[in-house]
Amino acid sequence: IPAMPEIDFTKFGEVEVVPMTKIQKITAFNMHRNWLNIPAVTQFDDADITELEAFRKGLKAEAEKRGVKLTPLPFLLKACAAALRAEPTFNVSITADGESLVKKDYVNIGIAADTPNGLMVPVIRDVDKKGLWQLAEEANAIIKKARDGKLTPADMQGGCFTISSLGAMGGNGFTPIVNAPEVAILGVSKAQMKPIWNGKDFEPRNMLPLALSYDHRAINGADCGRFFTYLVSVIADVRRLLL
Ligand code: CAO
Repeated sequence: IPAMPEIDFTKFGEVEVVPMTKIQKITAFNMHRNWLNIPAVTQFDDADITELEAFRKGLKAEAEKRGVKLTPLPFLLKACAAALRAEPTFNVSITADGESLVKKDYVNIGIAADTPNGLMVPVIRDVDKKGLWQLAEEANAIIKKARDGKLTPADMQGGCFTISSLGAMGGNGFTPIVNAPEVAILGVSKAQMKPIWNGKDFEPRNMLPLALSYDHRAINGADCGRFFTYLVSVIADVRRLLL
């Protein structure tokens, strides 16, 4: 690819040149590698989290008693794990030679976390086998470990899928970069009350904007349609996770 030209920024004003940290360099390398290697498509949808939020708020006292911070994230982990089981085309990796697909019979999900050292993606293991409280506890603990700069390489390996949530910060949507060797990533933006047509009236509903980027070498649009429709349906009605 064409090289970037070197520019003398001092010609335009005062500047400071700061070397990138090791983690910034690793992130830059991985992003660039993934951007160049993966023909990615991003599909968008909104999930209705009105009932999920009512359920979550109803669990607040219990969460406090348990000493756990219960955000929408563990619900999303649970819903994504169910979608990865329902649509296993998403739970694969492409071998380095591009000749085979590795189909996985485990469901580990990474969480993109903003830390003082930069972007880290710790992985929660066997998400499909864990309940909400355990997922909330593990997410709280691994995010703290990431922010304390204490993650080990093993904490960041073995992911099948990543959730990148910028929901607490805002924005309508963004197109996340697939975190190879995974083949898909979910970008979560800020939930907002919106008027939704119920066939008779506009009803105020709490809508969560989601963006699903996937590697089009492993996943086709129809696979994504099935995965995303299922994912949005279980987020909208978490009772479906029992089915
Ligand atoms: N919409 C509205 N509010 C949301 C929300 C959403 N989608 N997601 C979270 N919130 C709320 C939470 O409920 C919480 O509020 P309450 O305390 O009232 O419940 C508040 O925002 C703060 O949440 P949080 O950020 O502490 O926790 P989280 O579980 O949502 O997220 C983590 C954890 C690690 C994903 C997040 O802190 C983070 O680091 N995100 C950045 C990820 C990132 O950098 N991605 C980009 C990667 S590619 O460049």
